[in-house]
Amino acid sequence: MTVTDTLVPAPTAANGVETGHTTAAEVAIATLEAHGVETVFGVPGVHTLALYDALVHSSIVHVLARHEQGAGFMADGYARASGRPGVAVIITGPGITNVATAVGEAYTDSSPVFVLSSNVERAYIDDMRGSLHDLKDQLGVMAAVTQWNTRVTDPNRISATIAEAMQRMGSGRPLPVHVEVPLDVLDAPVTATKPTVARRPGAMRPDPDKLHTAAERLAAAKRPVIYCGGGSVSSAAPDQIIEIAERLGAPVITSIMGKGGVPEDHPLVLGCLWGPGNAVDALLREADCLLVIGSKLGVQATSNFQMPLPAELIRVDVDARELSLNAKPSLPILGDAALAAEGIAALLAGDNVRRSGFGAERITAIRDATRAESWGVDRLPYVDALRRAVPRDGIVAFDMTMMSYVSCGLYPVYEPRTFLFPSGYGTLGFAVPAALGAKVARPDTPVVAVCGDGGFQYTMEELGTAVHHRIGVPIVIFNDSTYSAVKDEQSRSRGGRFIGVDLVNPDYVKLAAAYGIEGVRAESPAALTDAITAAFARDLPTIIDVPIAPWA
Ligand SMILES: Cc1ncc(C[n+]2csc(CCOP(=O)(O)OP(=O)(O)O)c2C)c(N)n1
Ligand SMILES: [Mg+2]
Repeated sequence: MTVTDTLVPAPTAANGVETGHTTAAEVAIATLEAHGVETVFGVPGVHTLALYDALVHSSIVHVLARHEQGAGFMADGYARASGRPGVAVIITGPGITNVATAVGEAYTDSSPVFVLSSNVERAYIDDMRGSLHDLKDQLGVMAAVTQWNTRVTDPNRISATIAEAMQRMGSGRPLPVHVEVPLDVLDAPVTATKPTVARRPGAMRPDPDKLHTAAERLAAAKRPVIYCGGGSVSSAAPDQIIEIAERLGAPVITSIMGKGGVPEDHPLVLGCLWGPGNAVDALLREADCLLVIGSKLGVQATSNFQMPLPAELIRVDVDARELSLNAKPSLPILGDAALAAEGIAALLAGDNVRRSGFGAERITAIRDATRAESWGVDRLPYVDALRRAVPRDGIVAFDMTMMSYVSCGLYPVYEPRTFLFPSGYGTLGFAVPAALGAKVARPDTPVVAVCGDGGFQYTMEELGTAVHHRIGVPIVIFNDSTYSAVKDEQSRSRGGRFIGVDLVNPDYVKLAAAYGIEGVRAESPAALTDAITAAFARDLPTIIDVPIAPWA
């Protein structure tokens, strides 16, 4: 670990008046400030009062969530939309178990969420002696959903520990961290009042020899294909990837997490349309070289490893484990996706490149045919209506709803960090708070939340946060009074024996009225486009209820 002291001013004595000393909590908040943290999401409790007291005089804005899961998703949305750490300040016990679900999502989807929490006093931790908010093994809970998870027991180590967490989160694949500070440590005096600041680690440079080999093999291939995963979004180099594709005439496929890694309206981009047996699958079977950028080629993305992979499999990944996970590369390149793409693009700049045998016309034909036959294409008018309303750089946070699954294939994404989806953990209730976090991170960018009626009810309490902080996000609810994703499966594989899938919904337009915000019912795709466009002009959330027929 490289951490350096900088000349960041020590926290003022203002908060130390009552304690008569500078507390560890004050240094903790000053350390977040020194790392450029501008916003934290959370819900206070007596176990985080010291941290909140320190926030009073801090430059950091506190966004008051209505539930810790909401705070976690907001931090995640903030991180996904901006690439900067999303920070949640959380109380011990129930706060931690509430936030753990959201952090689980950040973990599976490689999002840099930082949880700063408390715990009971050092003397009582894990012993269940009857303290308020006792949790038997808080670090154990968070170990399951973080890359690094630690307790501060020495008040003078608080700043160095936060700095280390920041640095770990900024190195390699972005993954969540958790720093827990016991109650008595938070209020303890510190002598080390100057915040420690982690040196920003540079992006991991790929081995230049390997980039040469990659460029040679790609140039020599008859039918090279490029596959973009989440790494091509978190370390984005859309122009360079497109340059590689254009030099080679190679089609580009993405995973769900890779949406935004390349603009989906480029003629060579097939997008996220691969499926077993479809035309993109047939194309991939013909490939003699596949360049995979930042994907673990996971179970979901490959439909249980049915995706055809050529023997010449060049993989670029910043995570040494994921580099060879699931499929052994013929050429592994450990390093940053953007640097690798830049390097390979530059090496292909000469004219010794053989053009791909696929041809641009065939690629276009494959894309059009696959879209036309795509699952859920009958919902395309709504997906198109959404795309029409959202500008090129606009962000959509999708929930776990049928319309999102259709959108994975059919909603074209043009820029990195504009498609947010709970892909790995698949948590219902992600969209609304993630959209709020994204809008806080990028206030000048239009942001929309898209959910089903079921998913909306998981985190609808965060409407309170949106109204309170005047976060102008349209919330689209595709309302079929059903858990359609589950009902559809019961229909297909359980003989139509339906159980636990039909919902009773409140009137969402009236719910909007109860919050004093606009609520509209959009009865057609055109009405949806209009409603979203009008909602963008408001600095408060808008509920857009879209009645649709259930799938099954
Ligand atoms: C936390 C959580 N619990 C349960 C599920 C299982 N699940 C996946 S989709 C779904 C139904 C969602 O319903 P809705 O939001 O109305 O969308 P629809 O499927 O109707 O389009 C359920 C219950 C889940 N993904 N996450
Ligand atoms: Mg539904």
